[in-house]
Amino acid sequence: MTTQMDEICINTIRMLCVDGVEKARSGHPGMPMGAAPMAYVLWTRFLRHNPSNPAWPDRDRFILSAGHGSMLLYSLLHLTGYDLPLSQLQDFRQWQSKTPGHPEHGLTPGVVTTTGPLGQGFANGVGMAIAERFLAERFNRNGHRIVDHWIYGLVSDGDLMEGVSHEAASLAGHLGLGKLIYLYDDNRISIEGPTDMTFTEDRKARFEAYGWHVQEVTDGNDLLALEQALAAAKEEVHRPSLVAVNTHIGYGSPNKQDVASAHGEPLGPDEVTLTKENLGWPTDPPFFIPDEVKDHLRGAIDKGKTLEKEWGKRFQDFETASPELADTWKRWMAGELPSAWDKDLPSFEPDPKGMATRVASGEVLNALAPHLPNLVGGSADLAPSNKTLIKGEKDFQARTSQGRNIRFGVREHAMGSILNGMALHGGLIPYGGTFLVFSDYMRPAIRLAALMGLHVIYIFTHDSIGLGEDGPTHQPVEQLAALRAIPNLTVIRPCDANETAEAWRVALKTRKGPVALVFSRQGLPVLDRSQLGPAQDLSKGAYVLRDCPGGNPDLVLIATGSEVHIALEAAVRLEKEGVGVRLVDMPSWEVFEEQPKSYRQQVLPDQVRMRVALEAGVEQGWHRFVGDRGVVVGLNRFGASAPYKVLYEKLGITAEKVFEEALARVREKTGKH
Ligand SMILES: Cc1ncc(C[n+]2csc(CCOP(=O)(O)OP(=O)(O)O)c2C)c(N)n1
Repeated sequence: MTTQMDEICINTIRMLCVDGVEKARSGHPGMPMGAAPMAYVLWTRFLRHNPSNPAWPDRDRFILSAGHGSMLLYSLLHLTGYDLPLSQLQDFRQWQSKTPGHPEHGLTPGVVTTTGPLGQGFANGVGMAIAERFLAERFNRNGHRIVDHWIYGLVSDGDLMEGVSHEAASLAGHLGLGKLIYLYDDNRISIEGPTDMTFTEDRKARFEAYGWHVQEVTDGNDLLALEQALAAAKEEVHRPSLVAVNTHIGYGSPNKQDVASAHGEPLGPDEVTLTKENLGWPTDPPFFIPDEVKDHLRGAIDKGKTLEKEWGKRFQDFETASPELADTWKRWMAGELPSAWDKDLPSFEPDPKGMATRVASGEVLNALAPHLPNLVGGSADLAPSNKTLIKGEKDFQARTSQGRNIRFGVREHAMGSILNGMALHGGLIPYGGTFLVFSDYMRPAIRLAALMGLHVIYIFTHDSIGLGEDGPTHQPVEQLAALRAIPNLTVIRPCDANETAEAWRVALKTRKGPVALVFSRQGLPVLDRSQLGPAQDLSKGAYVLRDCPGGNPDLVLIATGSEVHIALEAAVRLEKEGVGVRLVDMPSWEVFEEQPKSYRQQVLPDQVRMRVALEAGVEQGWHRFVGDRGVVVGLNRFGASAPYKVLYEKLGITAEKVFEEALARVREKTGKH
């Protein structure tokens, strides 16, 4: 049954969205107009949240995966009493407003994730549901329930078309994530027109096949049916739920309902008037909120306070019963590392034969794991290669949700978005592994992790032509440059086992954004540090690994990762030729650039213009460090299939090549031959 109050509230939401888009002359009014009833039912009858504290850890999460309908979320946040004044809704899409074109986590109170790229929010929710279940398993002991919330989302046709949602839905069904409930706004319209041009499979059957609990609401304005469906979805604890709701894009607009132009354009002043008249709404003023609507929806404020207070009491009881566990919970939720978390970080003896940095990473991860029980993750079906498995720990599965090893399956993109959801949920430090070349498959999620500033760790192995026989499809050449192009992503490519340990230390301490750890497949010498710069200096991004006597070089060599030992060999040979060489090991551009200018100049003195960089990847970007007159020994082509030593030789990533290039520069400068 729909009361008059319900109807006025729903129309208020619709018209705020219409007016916001109209004033901005940009945005998407259609989806919110059709989806307002389901959003209203969810937010007033189900969602347990506290507008006065958007960070309450046990709140239900609401994800607007179809982020283009952002005015819907902003209206709900304003109306239910979040710190988002009406002036912000009137400032929709404007410079420095809290109501950007698509919802942005960290900017607007109550926005739990950044959405807009379709499908991402869908997959984020799966990560949040994984985190909820893992934490519930860990902390809800002896009858205490301090972790007990639902993940709701509103998803659209576009979300369900995107591949990432297919991957994530498949995994969510497999894992039986019963706390995940998505409302599907089935309005059969996308930008180019009716979805039957492209999207005709039986969506409900698809989700049933994934193992979801699927329901349909045939009339998106039927509040009772919506309420019953959501109640049934909550009852189903062993399967995620999809409620497909039949709606009309642009509902209420006489000329734009069910028409694609309602999707992404303002209705236009005349149509706004007609729509308001049609829905019995005052045509003036815009952004009109009846007092009774305010009173009714702001009820969420007191309700939210009560809910959090009740939880607070439950938490107190829990804390009294298990003070240590409560302490751990607080620390995890605050994202703090325990004291001495790195005390067992291994160090490795010098060894010319050495070990692959991926192998060292596996050892480091396993040494850290006992001290960091909230370090949770896995690989996209490459755990044996990526060395991501935590030994002696269970898999995270439907029946073993205390397991820390997540099997993501061959689903890199969803893995990236799920890691984001886990980080957004709070409490966990998520990590995920694949081959570096397949970072391309998860790039949209990496970009969003960087945009949101999430503490996510990527383990990218098989980092160059050094992977050998698998050939050019598997050999990354442009991926390092591509990752370095993402703002706020820290990329670290350590050169040996000891730097690998230091790289993990940095990755765990860097909380401002994601960190990509890049490891070799092939063995690399463990450098003898008694004669060289200390591996701990990795924390500065770049450092002098080996200097010329007197520390006043003619030439600087710069290298990263598996090429450092090659550059070292070249440096020794150059020195024999009487060239004063400094070798700079630069595992991370980003970390180096955060150092004070004085340090950076100390490592790369301005006056030394003869510089040669070595990396088994494209040149792009390296001239920033070697300058216009510098040389980059890299790979501006794809690799090839052959044993890796042959490839290094044939493609010219050798000490000989570096030696020759460097010597040529020196001779050019001195005029000596
Ligand atoms: C990954 C991605 N590709 C393309 C877009 C651009 N885009 C925004 S909305 C949209 C159409 C979506 O249609 P639907 O999800 O049905 O939304 P509705 O028409 O119901 O508002 C597209 C293609 C996007 N936001 N994300």
